[in-house]
Amino acid sequence: TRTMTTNRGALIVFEGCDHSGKTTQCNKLISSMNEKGLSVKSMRFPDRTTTIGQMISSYLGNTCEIEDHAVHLLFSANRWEMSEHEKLLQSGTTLIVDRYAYSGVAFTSAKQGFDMQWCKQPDIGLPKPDAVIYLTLSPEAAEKRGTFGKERYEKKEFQQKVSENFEKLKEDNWKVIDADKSVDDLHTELCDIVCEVIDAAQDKPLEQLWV
Ligand code: Z5A
Repeated sequence: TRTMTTNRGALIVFEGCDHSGKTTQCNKLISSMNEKGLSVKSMRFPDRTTTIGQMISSYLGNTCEIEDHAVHLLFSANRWEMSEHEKLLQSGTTLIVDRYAYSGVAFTSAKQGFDMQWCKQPDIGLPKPDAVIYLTLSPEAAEKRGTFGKERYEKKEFQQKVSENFEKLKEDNWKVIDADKSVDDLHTELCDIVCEVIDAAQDKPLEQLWV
């Protein structure tokens, strides 16, 4: 008998520090996987195209202020509003996602007075990634890739706290990858990992995050 879980797509999340190359690598993966004829789609969080996403974008761009708890819930709501994409996974499409709930927790809990458990709460029950590919880069190597931008969280001390928080969020579905290599070398390494994850996910049920 066929079940809903046969040949589903994989949910693959990229996390990492500023300038680690998440966006560059996600884009390259989508192109090369599509060339191979695999059904793969990209997503990114925050998704700035929705009404909630536009509020987040204004907040990050410092054109408006939103209370810290409230903005945390908006980042989470922005993931929930995309959670119907679970249907794509079930129908065999792999999703490559640039940032997810781990960023939500790592960034908010870098602020004063935020407890990690509180931060996780609103994202509990989202689709759980089959793999979290965590790209690491030393601050020195990151600096060589350009200066921080002008957005709200792009400051050295804050980013340092965020990295420490990511360390606390690691689970067994995480793969830590040294991103201090050329775009092409990193891409080759990531292609192999992504193919393995897609194979392994095919007949496993999709789980729920932090349940
Ligand atoms: N945030 C949050 O608070 N809560 C949440 O729930 C979520 C997010 C989901 C916006 O995210 C902010 O929202 C972010 C977290 C917070 N704040 N910060 N910081 P975003 O995803 O829109 O923006 P970002 O993550 O800061 O984007 P980023 O700068 O795109 O980083 P990246 O994707 O890791 O890097 P990149 O764009 O691919 O590359 C950066 C530069 O390095 C670029 O010039 C490349 O050409 C270069 N590069 C890339 N790879 C290499 C290699 N291998 N060698 C040399 N140079 C390279």
